[in-house]
Amino acid sequence: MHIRLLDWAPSPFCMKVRAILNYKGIAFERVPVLGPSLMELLRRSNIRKVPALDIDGRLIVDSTDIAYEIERLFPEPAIVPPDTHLRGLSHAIEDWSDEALYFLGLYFQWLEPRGRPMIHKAFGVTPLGIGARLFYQRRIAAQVRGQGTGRKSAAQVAADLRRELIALCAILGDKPFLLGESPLLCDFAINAQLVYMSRPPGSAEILREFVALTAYMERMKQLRPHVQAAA
Ligand SMILES: N[C@@H](CCC(=O)N[C@@H](CS)C(=O)NCC(=O)O)C(=O)O
Repeated sequence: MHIRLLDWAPSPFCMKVRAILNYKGIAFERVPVLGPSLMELLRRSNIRKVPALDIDGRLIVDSTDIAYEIERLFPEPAIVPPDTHLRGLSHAIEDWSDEALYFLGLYFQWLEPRGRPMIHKAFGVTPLGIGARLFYQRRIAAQVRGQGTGRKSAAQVAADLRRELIALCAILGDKPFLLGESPLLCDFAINAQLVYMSRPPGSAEILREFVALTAYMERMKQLRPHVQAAA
């Protein structure tokens, strides 16, 4: 099986998929989307977002769809639990992570002035990089304003982030992972957003107030790849 990930290194959704592939011990090729493969993505997908995973010529776009397909093809170690209650909780936390926490991350990365220098660095100074940066700066600012976070004051957004992280600590409690002894899909989603937020100075300094989350992120970092049985 040949697996290629159309990838943008700083994207939390790409991080989530890379971490799942690594945890399951699945070999894959990383293809940076900012380059010739951008045309491939635009041609092959109407969604036109990364991550996009090509499995033997079949393209799957959206980190959640990708995660379920990976789970189907490589069930060990399981990240979607058989227990329906746990599965429901994991899905709700994953969706909260992808659809709510993400906008706070975007705010601190793209709108808060201290995050912006990192954007310049991530896109680089090639004509394609500069063009893509200007395009996405406008698009993401409009998305974050449209969603509402971008219309709030800096103090309100900081308070929102603290409330989310307090909730996360309450869910985690003293367990190693959000819903128990082993990492589930929700952990890969949440940890990717936390890593994303640990980079821009504004969100990083709030995140550092939550030592339980720092320890949790370290546990996620220490996960070792499963050895897949030979096909
Ligand atoms: N719900 C999607 C979100 C993916 C997403 O928003 N990716 C961003 C990069 S972080 C992207 O490709 N943005 C390009 C665009 O919006 O055109 C997922 O879970 O994969």
